[in-house]
Amino acid sequence: MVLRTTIYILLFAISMGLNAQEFSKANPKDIALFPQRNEVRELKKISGIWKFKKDAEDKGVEEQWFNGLKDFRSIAVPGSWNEQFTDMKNYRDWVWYETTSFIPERWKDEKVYIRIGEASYAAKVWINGKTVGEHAGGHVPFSFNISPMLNFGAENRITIQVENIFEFGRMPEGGFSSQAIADLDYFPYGGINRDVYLYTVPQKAHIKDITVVPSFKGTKGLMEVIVEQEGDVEQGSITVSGNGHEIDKNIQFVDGLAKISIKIPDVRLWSPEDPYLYNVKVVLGEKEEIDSYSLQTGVRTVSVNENQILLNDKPIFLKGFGKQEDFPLFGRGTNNPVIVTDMELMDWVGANSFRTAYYPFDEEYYNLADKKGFLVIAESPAVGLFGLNDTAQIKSIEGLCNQYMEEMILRDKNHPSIIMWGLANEPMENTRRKEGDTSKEEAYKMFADYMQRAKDLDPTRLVMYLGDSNGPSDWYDVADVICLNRYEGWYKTNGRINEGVQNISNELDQLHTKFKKPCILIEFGAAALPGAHAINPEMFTEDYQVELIRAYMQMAKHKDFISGVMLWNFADFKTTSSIIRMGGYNYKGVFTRDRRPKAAARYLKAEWKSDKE
Ligand code: GCB
Repeated sequence: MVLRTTIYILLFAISMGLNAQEFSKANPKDIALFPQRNEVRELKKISGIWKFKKDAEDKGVEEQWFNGLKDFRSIAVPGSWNEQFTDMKNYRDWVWYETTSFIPERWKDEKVYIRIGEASYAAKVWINGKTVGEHAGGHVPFSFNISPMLNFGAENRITIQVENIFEFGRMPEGGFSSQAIADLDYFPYGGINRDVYLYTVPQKAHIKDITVVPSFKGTKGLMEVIVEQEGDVEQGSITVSGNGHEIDKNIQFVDGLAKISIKIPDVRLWSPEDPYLYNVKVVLGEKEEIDSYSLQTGVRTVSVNENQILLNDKPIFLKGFGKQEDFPLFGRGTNNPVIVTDMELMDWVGANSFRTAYYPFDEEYYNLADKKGFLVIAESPAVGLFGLNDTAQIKSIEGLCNQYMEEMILRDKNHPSIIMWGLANEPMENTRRKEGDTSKEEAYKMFADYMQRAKDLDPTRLVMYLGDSNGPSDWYDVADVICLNRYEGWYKTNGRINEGVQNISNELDQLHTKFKKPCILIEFGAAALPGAHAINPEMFTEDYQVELIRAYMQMAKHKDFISGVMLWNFADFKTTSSIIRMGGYNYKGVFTRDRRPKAAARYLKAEWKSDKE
């Protein structure tokens, strides 16, 4: 009897153990290097059409959907579910994705990873029904070692559970309004919006991270390179090639880290006029090549003085746009023709820069910007920090702000096109404080620490946040550049462009006198319904949009401390429904959502191209 009970207890414990859903957290270090294929590494893209199933009642785990989805429909990966399914436009809950992939026998001797380009806004992963790991936060990739769960020389099932719930204390934060489906002015697309890859790295040891910090003096360039490995190989080498030179250096690892300074003769600097890229190849191992990884990067510096932003010690002026990842049919899903077209259109209009509002974009944007010479302000998802008004919330938001900022810097640090990190959009302190409430001071401290942390992680770039007119202006203290979004002539002083522009002009003068930092007009614009015209410009016409942009740009020309004008927005984009968003779109685009030019695009082209000539 005792024996039988013990056996039952044991069997029960084993079955509980088998069903236990334990997920390890994604290690940010695993996303530092984009997977690549070479002599020692394999790479396979597994995006395509996957199985998909909604789980509004959150019963999938209990019913073990990770053992195979039944009654599924098909979905494209990458792509947002909101655009692909008419019955899921506003769906903000759990869903399941599944695909299979053949894993060759020869991968048995390697470490196999899965890299999910992003899943908005949180995900859990199973392989062949076994738990793998989880990640919170959209817009950045996450990666796991899946070797222990794989069947080699066989098909393997990959299951990903994704949810898109916005609430207090999350990032981006939600739950402020019971009316809107999100409290953001962009559509909260859900799904796996970027490519998914399987890749291998050598078992023995592999290159985990490479950081290249460039600088120069006269014609002499310098790259400080830091290589981190997983494993304990002692020797390796680095080869920097470009501009007719090839520099080879041996490296020595201590506790998995190697640091070296590499001098580059006749350095060819990276700039918008000459976006020159060097190749940096790192090899692990002395006689035998255990692992290798190549990346392309440029030599350039970024700094500021009281009035200007300097690239390679020369002033630059940003002419560009705030952009979204948004397009009909696939929502936020990556689509390379859109990336290429957008940069062609930015070239056509004479722009030299863009800002990734309000989250890190797909890596291809930065790869292409590096090659084409665009200057990028890369932004973290810390949009709408409205809830900085109680201690518990500040604490949880601080954790998320730091996590996303660190993941962004880790992934994107070697792109010469990125000159500045955008760390928050419209952060607000508590304006409804009761006596004795210290949340204002706590909010500022959290914010200042967060900005400083980014500077410590990457001292080679500038940091900024986007300051709303209702936000605390003294927080500019902790930014390198004062970045304003202003909608005078639109939300304020509506219809009265000149009066509105005069207000901003006065505000800018005051801010500059106080902070002595360069300023960027980082968001301004007016909605224009494509094809709407009026002889006397009326709001919502293309003519009014042109007049407003003209007035802001003329004002900016007369202030030597303005280092850039970035229009809101490059293209019309989908947002949540509201009485100021006709048909659920923000029409402040200079191009339509399908990339046709409005009158403002031709106005900008005339202005910006003539500047160049
Ligand atoms: C802003 C916000 C942006 C909006 C824009 C607008 O200040 O930063 O999210 O889309 O205004 O068009 O209202």
